[in-house]
Amino acid sequence: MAALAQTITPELRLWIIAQAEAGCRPEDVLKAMQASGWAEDVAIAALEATLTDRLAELRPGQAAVPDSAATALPEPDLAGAPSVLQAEGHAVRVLTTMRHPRVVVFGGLLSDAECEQLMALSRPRLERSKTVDNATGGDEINASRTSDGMFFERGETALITRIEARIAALLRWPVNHGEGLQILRYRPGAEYRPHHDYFDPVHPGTAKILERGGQRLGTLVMYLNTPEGGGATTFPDVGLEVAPVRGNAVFFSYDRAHPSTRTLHGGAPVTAGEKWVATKWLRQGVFV
Ligand code: PD2
Ligand code: ZN
Repeated sequence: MAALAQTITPELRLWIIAQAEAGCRPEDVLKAMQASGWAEDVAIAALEATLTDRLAELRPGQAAVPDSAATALPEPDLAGAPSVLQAEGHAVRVLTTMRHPRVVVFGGLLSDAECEQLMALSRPRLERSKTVDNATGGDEINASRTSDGMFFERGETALITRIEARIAALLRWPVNHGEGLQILRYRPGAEYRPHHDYFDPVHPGTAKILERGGQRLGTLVMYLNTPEGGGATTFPDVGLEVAPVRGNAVFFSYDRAHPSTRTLHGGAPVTAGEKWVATKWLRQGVFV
């Protein structure tokens, strides 16, 4: 590949750092590099290498943020294109699969009773949802996320333990690499604007977040009810919309913390009734 002959000159390195420090989004820097003739994969590698080195320079003594593709990812066993998977004795239907982004839609992952119980257990503990504050790695209230939410501890109840074991078997990823289950309730008009679930290495708060189990590699959004209107999970890069249906779930994974994974996704506004979901995020290492 001729493109691989492109190298990161000192001038290019300085230019990339200047763009990042001026607040340019990595995807815009990538676009500019592509416009000047860089092949996408080579430009991504150059960007990642430069920004990771820069972070290491700015934080001497701390490990650099992992920059390359993850060697292993959560992934259901879809060899032979099965229409049903067995997970801890529970039959889960495979409804839709997509390669890039890696998306799998499951049917019947949770029973109606499990959905009801999760809603009832979480309802008294719901608070206005927060998002990660990129500067500090802490939480902040954010207008782009107008839901209410809460987190269960991993293994908090027998119900949660059973669901977590089922997810681990389905996605072939250890229970202790999962964050605690998050419950979200969207009221009419509430939405979750498109975002990525990985932690962007360019943000200063990311190093602190990564101390608790490394990067996120995958997301499983489980629908606890069927809203009367709206509330699809959308993937704007590829024009995919997943309808929220009680008991079903959408899984997607990302092998690097980069928009080229095409995992930009959002929760479309709920137009009637409420929407309830449970989200399980899967980390690279043990989440503590
Ligand atoms: O509720 C959703 O559909 C949704 C959309 C985007 C949930 C999440 N992200 C999430 O929990 O990360
Ligand atoms: Zn998300």
